[in-house]
Amino acid sequence: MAQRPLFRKVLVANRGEIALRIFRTLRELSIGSVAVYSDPDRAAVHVRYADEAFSLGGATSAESYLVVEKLLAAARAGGAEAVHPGYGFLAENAAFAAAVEEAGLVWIGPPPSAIELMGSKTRARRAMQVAGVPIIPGTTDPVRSPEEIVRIGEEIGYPLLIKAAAGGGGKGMKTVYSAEEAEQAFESAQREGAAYFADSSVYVERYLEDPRHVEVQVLADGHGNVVHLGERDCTIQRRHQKLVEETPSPAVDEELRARIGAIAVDAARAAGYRSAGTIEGLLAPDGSYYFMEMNTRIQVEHTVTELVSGLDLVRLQLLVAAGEPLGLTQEDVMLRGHAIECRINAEDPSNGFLPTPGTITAYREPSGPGVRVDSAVEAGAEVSPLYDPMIAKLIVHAVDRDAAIARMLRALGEYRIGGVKTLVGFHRALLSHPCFQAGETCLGIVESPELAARAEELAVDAGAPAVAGQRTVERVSAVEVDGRRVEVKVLVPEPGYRELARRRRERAAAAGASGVSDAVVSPMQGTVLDVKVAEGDAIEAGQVLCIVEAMKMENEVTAHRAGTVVDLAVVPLQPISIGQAICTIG
Ligand code: MV4
Repeated sequence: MAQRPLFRKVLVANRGEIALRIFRTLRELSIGSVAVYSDPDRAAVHVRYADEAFSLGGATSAESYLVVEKLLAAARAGGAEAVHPGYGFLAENAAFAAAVEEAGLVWIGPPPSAIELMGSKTRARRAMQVAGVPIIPGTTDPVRSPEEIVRIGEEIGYPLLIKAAAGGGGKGMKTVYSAEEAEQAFESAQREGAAYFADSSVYVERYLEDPRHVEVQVLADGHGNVVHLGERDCTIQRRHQKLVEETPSPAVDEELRARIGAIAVDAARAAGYRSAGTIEGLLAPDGSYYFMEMNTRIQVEHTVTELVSGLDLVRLQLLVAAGEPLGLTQEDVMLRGHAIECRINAEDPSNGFLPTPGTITAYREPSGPGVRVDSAVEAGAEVSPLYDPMIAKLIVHAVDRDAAIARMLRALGEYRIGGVKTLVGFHRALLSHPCFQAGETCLGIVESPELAARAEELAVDAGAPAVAGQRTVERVSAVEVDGRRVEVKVLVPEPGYRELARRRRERAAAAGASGVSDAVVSPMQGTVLDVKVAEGDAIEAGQVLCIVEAMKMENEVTAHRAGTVVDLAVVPLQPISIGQAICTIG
């Protein structure tokens, strides 16, 4: 009990549910917590939970959590000894990890060299090949011409998949089904690599059909101990965004678990890894397993592993960052029961999974046996268009897969979220679908209009607002401290008259954007990934016009009515701002 804490104080360079998740472990370990926040996050739950909080204001709000100097200044001001990056933002930025260490702080994560190695997909593939870790057949060096791709096609057969060397997570992937397609796919993959990662290098893999995404959680300390905590099945995805994760995988038995666990441990050792990490792999229908990439961070879906292992992964990250041994051998790892996580995103499945920012007017979380909710929202909270639309994770644990599905459906039925559309109805539809219940890959089901329609039916109406929005506004007041006059900025609830004025302004702006014309405008700031129509095309209502990427999410922009595409004003890979014209439907 009275043991000395691992650290006195830790800064979490993140927001939302993961910041809160880390603060909770810090509190259990009697470690002080330091939050940082952007201007729109001033009233956020993570800010109020921490012992102290520092503003990152100043820079564009969307980028506040990426400003290394401000984060280090907050760590200094708060007297933090260590920095936990969470996931996203700077979590896999080797330069940030190195800057933290150079500032004399402890980085709660892997060595910068391991982050860098895994950031280059070709370097990582080479290192894995040398270590005897199975990689997807293909090249371990960038390919420089379409002719090279054709040669590989002749050697290992089609289809092939071109991937960005600096990529990951599916961005910039292009399939090649025959020699004729090589040139166009090569050029387009290069273009996307350059646009997203400022690196046009691409490499080639054999394209595996209908694989499962099966990843293995590993833990490594600085004393040569590496263990795995079993797998997570993340096959249910949409546009490379995971939606449901579970463990154990319905496709992995004891023998396969031992085999892929050993592969993951070998991979972590070869990377010189320390901390919690994930080996992402593909499991082919014939049972072969291949390394795909390594995620050098705590992941969104770490929760399901925590439930079946009984371990606190954030505590173990802190422990090994403090230089302690894991204190855990492979034989000590006991995996019990079945856990499932559903990502509760503020998105509309009937509208191409487009984010639905706005005010959460009513909010009640499920609870009861075997239910865990990791969230950082409450009634009155704003879902900002600036950030990832994931507002919560609902995780359940039960004795087996069927019991876990039943428990998840029960918990989803208890969830009440008012004011914004969410994926609650979608998950109820998916988990009651025979394909999911049979443990299949559900290819094509996730995005089907049938499932979207069923999701709409199953979405729970949370009813009237429970509380008014709790926006805050700044008010400058003068106070005296020890007889000295100082001006302080006080954050007070937005007065009623200001709220009314703001609502009127917002309504007017929305009316102006949709207007009476048939202009289609971008619903968000981002990058045009792909344009699916051409000038003069006859289109149907609901047809996809283009894909706009923002916050690492791909969003479909669809036609609101049937007609003809005129004044098409976008090309692939151009930046686009909110409200900017895409085309007109004539
Ligand atoms: C693949 C693949 C097939 N063959 N690579 C990469 C990023 C990740 N989000 C999915 N990725 C894939 N890489 C080769 N060589 C298929 C996918 C894939 C996928 C894999 C498993 C389960 C669902 C998937 C959905 C889309 C793409």
